Amino acid sequence: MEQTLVILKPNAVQRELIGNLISRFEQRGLKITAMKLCIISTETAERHYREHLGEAFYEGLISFITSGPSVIIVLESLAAVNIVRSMVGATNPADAAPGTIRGDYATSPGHNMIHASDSTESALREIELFFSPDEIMSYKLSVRPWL
Ligand code: IDP
Ligand code: MG
Repeated sequence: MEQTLVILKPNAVQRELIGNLISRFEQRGLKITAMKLCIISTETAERHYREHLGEAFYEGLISFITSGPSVIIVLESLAAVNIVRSMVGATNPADAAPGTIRGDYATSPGHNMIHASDSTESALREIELFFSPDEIMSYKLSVRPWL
């Protein structure tokens, strides 16, 4: 099984879409193995988005992602990284297909609602950044054999 990290960004929390977005992942068959509501610190945000240091949007990205509570989630399934990325949609909501989260709820790249790891390597790094090993639950869902 593969794990991936999702962040419901501060505007998703403010727009009261937490339950709606989590439902999409549950309905698809992704298992929640860790979850918390927190205000991401500037230090953690800078580590999380280190690849974007120097980009024109970097300062705005850090100030937005630290501006209020976010929901941080670890999701697990076969091919979780690719499945969740495809559910999230293109970075620029203008390019995101209807039916994807960004295609259904967002219009601007700066407020595109949600983060999802872009590779298994990123997922491992990002999960470690936000969760300690004891915060990640290992458990069985009885519906698993039906998926
Ligand atoms: P991703 O979230 O789809 O993986 P990345 O290229 O990794 O996209 O960019 C990280 C985040 O930086 C995006 O989710 C978005 O919030 C922000 N971002 C990326 N490109 C732009 C831009 O051109 N303008 C404003 N914000 C951007
Ligand atoms: Mg990215």
